[in-house]
Amino acid sequence: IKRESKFAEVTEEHVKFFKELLGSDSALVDGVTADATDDLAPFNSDWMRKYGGQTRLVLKPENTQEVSKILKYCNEHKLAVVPQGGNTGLVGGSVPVFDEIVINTARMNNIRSFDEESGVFVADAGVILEVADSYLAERGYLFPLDLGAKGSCHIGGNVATNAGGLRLLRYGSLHGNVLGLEAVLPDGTIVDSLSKLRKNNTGYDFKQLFIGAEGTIGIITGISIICPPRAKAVNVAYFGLESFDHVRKAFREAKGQLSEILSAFELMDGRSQGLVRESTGNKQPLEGDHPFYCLIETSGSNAEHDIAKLEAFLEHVLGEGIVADGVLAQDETQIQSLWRWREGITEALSHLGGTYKYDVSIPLPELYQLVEDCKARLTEKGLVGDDDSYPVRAVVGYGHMGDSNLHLNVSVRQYNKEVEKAIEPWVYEWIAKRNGSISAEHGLGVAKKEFIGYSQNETNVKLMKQLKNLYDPNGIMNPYKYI
Ligand code: FAD
Ligand code: 2HG
Ligand code: ZN
Repeated sequence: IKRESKFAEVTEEHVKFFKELLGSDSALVDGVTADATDDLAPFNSDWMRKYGGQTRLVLKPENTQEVSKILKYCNEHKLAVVPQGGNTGLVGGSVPVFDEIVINTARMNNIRSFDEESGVFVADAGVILEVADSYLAERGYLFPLDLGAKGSCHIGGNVATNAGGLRLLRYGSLHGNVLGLEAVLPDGTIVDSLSKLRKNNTGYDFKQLFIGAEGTIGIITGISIICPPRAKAVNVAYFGLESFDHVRKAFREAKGQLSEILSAFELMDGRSQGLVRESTGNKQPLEGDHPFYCLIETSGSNAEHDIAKLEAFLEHVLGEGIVADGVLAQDETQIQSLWRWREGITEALSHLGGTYKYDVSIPLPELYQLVEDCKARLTEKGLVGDDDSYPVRAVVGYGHMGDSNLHLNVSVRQYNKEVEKAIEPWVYEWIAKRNGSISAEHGLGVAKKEFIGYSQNETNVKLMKQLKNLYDPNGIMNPYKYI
């Protein structure tokens, strides 16, 4: 792709405007003005170091008014922009492709209000997810989203990607939990839709348009979200299983026997756990190797009841040979350390080189077949092997089994066109044949831009373009991405 000539280049005059508006500290410049010293590299490169651009200007507004003034100016001057939160996105959506101005929400980090009766939490988009959750924990509540990047991702970024995470199974998606949004359109209009109401049927629900839009329509500046009470009793069990069919059986049993207290059912294959062991040096929770592992979490209001249910469940799945081995965390520290075997996979893979990531929804019966088929395909093409002469190091599968969401990760020594061509578009065809989705939770960004047609029909893509043109007629919002 080529830089679009309709966009202006950042000049000293533009920089002067932004510095006057935000102050020198909040307008980080590199190479446009003589006083340039700031290192913009972290804003130009994504978490995987796979995607990136060459912005020379990063803006860090502190409030909604400033965002409005920035966007209005950019729109009038045809300056393209990229909204950026914690920059933990995995599809290249949060970084410029060329020289788009980065608008980072790090300084918009105020918690605006919390109602201890309703559980409604209202905060700026740049609040870090873990900060929000700790604030809520002190008040007996829980942020209804949790994911491995919680220490750096922003709640605005979470909403913009419609992140799913580890407990969607229990608490539902952001499309349901977000009650209201405040957002700024490219022309500077502030959309105040920051409702605190659970129910509100008064016409189009504008906030839904921004949830999962990946910064292509406007910038989210505030969110209002309904938070559940923090469970008094949380238990985590970790199992080794002999086959994927056994995992499916365990899932059915967990739903049946743990029903209302089940808060996570996560899948990890043997290879993914081996990689976490190698990267952390920690001893695996169970003796011996199993081809599959799963992590089950329960969250309830009465510890005694939950333990009784869990024990009956454990006895059943062990007795029936559904699971081969298992361990139940005895305290908070053990809960955290079991979770790390699941949450730490992405990080463990990141130490190996590059990773081709496929975040897909597939009907459960065939969920893991994709990993097997992908491995077979890469083996047949002579691309996988243990020594350095093979480009592919590992093909692993893990994910949110409870939501039919698989993460297929192909770990390579270096990003490699031959490997990419062997996987794409084959993988998308495989998914489309099963009426799955090519992105369950990470979004499309630049990584999946060309492939939207595998999950959305022509009419839907056309409607998306119409909406995009209506709200962003100059196309300045996150260009070169999926739309
Ligand atoms: P960024 O990466 O900064 O941005 C993501 C996208 O949203 C970009 O397109 C950006 O332009 C846009 N955007 C950001 N802020 C705004 C805003 N205020 N207004 C409008 N647009 C905006 N995702 C899951 O769904 N589930 C997981 O379990 C999960 N686990 C992860 C674990 C790790 C270790 C990592 C690195 C990532 C994981 N992710 C997961 C990916 C991911 O989408 C998130 O980490 C998170 O939702 C991104 O938030 P962020 O603030 O970092 O957004
Ligand atoms: C997870 O569930 C995240 O751990 C990241 O969504 C998945 O790295 C990935 O592919
Ligand atoms: Zn995930």
